[in-house]
Amino acid sequence: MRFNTKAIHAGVAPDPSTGAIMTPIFQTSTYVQNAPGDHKGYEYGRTQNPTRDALQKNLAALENGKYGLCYSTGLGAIDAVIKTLNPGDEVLSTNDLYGGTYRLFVKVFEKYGIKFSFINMSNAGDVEQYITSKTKLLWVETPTNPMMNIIDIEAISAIGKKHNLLVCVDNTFASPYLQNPLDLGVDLVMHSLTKYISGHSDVVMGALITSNEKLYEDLKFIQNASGATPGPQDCFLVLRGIKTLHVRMQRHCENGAAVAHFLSAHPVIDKVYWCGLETHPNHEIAKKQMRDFGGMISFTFINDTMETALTFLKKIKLFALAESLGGVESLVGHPASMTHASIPREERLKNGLTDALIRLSVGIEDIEDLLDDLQQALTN
Ligand code: P1T
Repeated sequence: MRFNTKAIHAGVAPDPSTGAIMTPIFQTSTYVQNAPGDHKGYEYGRTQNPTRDALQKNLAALENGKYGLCYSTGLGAIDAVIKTLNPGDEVLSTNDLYGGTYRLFVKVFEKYGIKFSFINMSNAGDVEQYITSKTKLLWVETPTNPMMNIIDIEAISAIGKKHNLLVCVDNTFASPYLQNPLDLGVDLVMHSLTKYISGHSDVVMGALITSNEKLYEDLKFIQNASGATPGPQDCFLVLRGIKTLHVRMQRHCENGAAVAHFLSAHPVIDKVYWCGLETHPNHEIAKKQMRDFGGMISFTFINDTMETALTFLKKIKLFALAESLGGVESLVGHPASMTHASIPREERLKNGLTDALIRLSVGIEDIEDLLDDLQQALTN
């Protein structure tokens, strides 16, 4: 099956008891057994749920993997990955990444003796010098949040293989519609399903996808043992969202391109960070590993002050000021005070995340309305 067909059909089948075409919401915490251990494959709601199973199978298919696992949030999924490590292990991560991931790594896991280094992976060849005998995991976000850096997944996978390291790509910004890291050699793909995959800003959930059976078993063990599992109603909503992932993404990409070009040509705008621009430093890598460039854009003003940013945020109307991204409606964010506030200012500035940087999640509204709104908000 091709991508669009998989989005609609993979992992789901009409309910055998009724013929219901939509996967039922199995709202149950437990399952009746005939005798101890004699059951239909379902024992307890944290451990297994048929609605969750359908979603996990669907996600595995979309990422061309064998196994999918869902967690209550994206951070719950990342938490499970780090729990496969041991005290003393080291992780090399992209230096630009979601602030909550940074916070989980540094504020939660460092105290358990796991060490994290945040490095610039834009030139994959630079990564090897940081690998030590303790390095166990390469954590890659691409495109990165919020600077839209592009990391060469194939090159990083090759380095991971050479040094026997686990490589995980946070594929949230691209979605499986644009990029399939498992096909490029990585061991594990992580998603915040909260974003493009569910697509309607009504669910918080995360997922991991792999083809490595041992890794899957370890992560499944943690899913059940730590218990960060999603509820069946939310799994249903994500499955419903996925049925239109391909059509939504197509429009996000079209609108994203139009907004990025509009901003690039605007006299009050300084830098535009969007990997589809030929001026993006890793545009060629983006072209190689992504099918299109998505709807996430960051930018700065020529007059790069908080006052300029706050005036813009006050004037913009259709783009709602909110955390999160990937929903059908356009959002605008101020990473320094919102999504990335947990990263120390010096660290943020090193990566170009200035106090006045603005991030857009371009939705699927009429592009003329989005551009009109940006134009009025950028005009004095
Ligand atoms: O919010 P949650 O579902 O737990 O996912 C965390 C997460 C992981 N990875 C990336 C790349 C993310 O962007 C996120 C969440 N990001 C936001 C809420 C945001 O506005 O950037």
